[in-house]
Amino acid sequence: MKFSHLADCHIGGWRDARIRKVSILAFSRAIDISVEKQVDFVLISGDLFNTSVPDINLLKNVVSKLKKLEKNDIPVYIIAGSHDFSPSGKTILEVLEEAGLCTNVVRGEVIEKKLRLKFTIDKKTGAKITGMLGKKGMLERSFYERLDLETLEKESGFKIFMFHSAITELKPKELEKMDSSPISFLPKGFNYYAGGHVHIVEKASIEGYNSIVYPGPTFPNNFSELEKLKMGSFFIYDNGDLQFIPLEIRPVFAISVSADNKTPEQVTHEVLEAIKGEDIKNHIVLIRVGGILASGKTSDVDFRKIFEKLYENHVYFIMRNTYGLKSKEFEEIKVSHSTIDEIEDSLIREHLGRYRPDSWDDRKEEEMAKQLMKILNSEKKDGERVYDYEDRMKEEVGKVFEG
Ligand SMILES: [Mn+2]
Repeated sequence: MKFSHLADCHIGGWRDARIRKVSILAFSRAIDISVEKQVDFVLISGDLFNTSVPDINLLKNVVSKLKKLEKNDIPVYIIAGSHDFSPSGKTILEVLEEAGLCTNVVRGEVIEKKLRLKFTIDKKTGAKITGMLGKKGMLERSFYERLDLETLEKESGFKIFMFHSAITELKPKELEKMDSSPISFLPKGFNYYAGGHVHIVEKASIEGYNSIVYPGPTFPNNFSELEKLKMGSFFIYDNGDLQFIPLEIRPVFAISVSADNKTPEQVTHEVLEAIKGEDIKNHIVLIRVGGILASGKTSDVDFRKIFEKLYENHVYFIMRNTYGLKSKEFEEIKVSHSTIDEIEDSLIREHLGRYRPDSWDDRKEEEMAKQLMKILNSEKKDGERVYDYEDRMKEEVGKVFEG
């Protein structure tokens, strides 16, 4: 038994074309390596795409890689993640599945109010695969609460459970605020727990649960992740052995400078010193500047000069992060959350209970708000007519209220 375990590819997740390209190359490499190493099948534990309906060009890239797997007789088993999940049920994953390029293993039925999942059996190896989709803000919790664990645990054979959620027992400190569920939500005794959603590299065992694995994203999805992880990764399971496969497309060079008690000129100088003599050709360069300047404005830090110097050194891409940079001349701005998801979550929570039907509680309102935000965030598609767009929006919003 040999399989690849990928998660959180977030294809289309970067706004800038250059860095977006790196993220696609990383995913492509993961597939190429899987084919070279002749794995029996590939698992993708959610968030293959960054949105439920991705851009055509990105889709084309992914389809061509999935096609390569198909030609090599390597099936792909997938679950929807919090990003490629869509409340209306319309996601591109369904199209890919219809085309025979992947199999969504989240299948089941409700029997006496219990959710009974079915196994998808891999033909070549006999592996039995099932799993649970992920939704935004851990809204999949209600599914887990109704999950019929007993039937899953009784099943014999080599079993894999795919999931896209944070496990409380395994949550790293810096993600403390992230919604999570206890490991006891998952069925015991499976041979492999293929995780996604938490962008960390982790393999752990907790009593009753062996091989709980988070492979990390195939490419980091934001500045902090690039700083921390430096590159994407995945795992290959080979008869009980777990191989970590790094995906380094462009090396990362990270600089972090504290501005505390310094002038903007000193900060500029310190950043320039940090790159002096370094071989940073073709690197992704990250510059983080935080702290409180002794004098001057934050905009006095000469990033133009820094960028010029870096491009002279033929770096591939530069990103700066000055969220933590303050000056004494200005009021401190409250920025306590780093990701868009976290900001959205805290804003929704802050405003809960202001206006809602009597039959809703906080949880229901939160769920509705998130689903509506997700739908209303969708733009008119290429070639879509205005009234078709309006109809689509009305239909999707209507569905949320019906459900
Ligand atoms: Mn993710």
